[in-house]
Amino acid sequence: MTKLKIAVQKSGRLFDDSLRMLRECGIVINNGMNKLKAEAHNFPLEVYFFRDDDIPQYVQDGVADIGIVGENVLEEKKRRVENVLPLGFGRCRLSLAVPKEMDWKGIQSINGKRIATSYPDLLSDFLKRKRVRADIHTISGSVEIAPGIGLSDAICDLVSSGSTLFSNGLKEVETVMKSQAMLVAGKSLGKEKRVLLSRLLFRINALRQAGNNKYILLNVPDKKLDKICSILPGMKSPTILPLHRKGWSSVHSVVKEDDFWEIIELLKKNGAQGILVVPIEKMII
Ligand code: PRT
Ligand code: ZN
Repeated sequence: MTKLKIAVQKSGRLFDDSLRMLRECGIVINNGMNKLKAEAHNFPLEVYFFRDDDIPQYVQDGVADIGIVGENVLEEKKRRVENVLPLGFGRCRLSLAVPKEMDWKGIQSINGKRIATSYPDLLSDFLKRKRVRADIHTISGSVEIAPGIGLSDAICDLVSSGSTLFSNGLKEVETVMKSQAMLVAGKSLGKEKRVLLSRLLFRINALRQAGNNKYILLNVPDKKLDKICSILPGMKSPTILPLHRKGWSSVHSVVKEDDFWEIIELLKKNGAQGILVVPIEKMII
């Protein structure tokens, strides 16, 4: 039987979210400690655990069919893989940071300075675009200590909360790129593997839709039903059930997370009561 081979990070910041996403897609994996490979029970999937830096190459070479890796790594490595779907986790940005006492007057302030980074290609492209010249020092880890030990004047590193920069006396001055985890695929997947990938994508999209939407229940006086239904479009249209109390109905619908508070305000203004909001686990449109 054909199996789809997926590469995920062996340990690190993408490991938990990658496995959680597969689990929420109903894919159960027996992951023994320090294993290179695990089988899914109930989906034709083999999971390979690699260092994140190696994943683009392994997907390009067909060692794995698909993989989950940060866009920062993808853009730095520039391997020939297909970006299939941004996954919404592992969010961070690659930024330039300088000692907090440095007088920053814009990107020209970096001219002629030494910058330590693990992302030399992305940084060099960025500096070219900005038409500044600087000395790039490539180091593989603990980039944030480079200015403190006199190795560089600035750094270019990943930032999420900013607390690492802060505790090393640095300030973020420019964003080089924004990043999140990406599902990638090899360019020459066979037909059967493409079918398996689309089954997996169907499940991931159902999860993502669910995350962006909430199920909402509310009680409405019947004379306000038309108005309330015009506020709440739902998937096709809202469901209306009569309450035991005469003249009232219960309305059920789905609302987008982004519009959520605005809609609640409108509903209240138009006489809705007892509003309940419930998370949705999966959503198939
Ligand atoms: O062993 P392996 O090579 O697989 O792991 P790794 O050490 O290279 O990577 P890892 O686990 O640190 O990160 C994997 C991926 O997670 C990255 O390629 C990014 O796509 C994503 N990601 C998201 C981050 C961060 N947020 C992040 N904050 N990767 C690293 N960091 C580091 C950053 O380098 C800095 O040291 O966290 C520190 C800053 O965090 P804050 O919260 O203090 O700003
Ligand atoms: Zn790495």
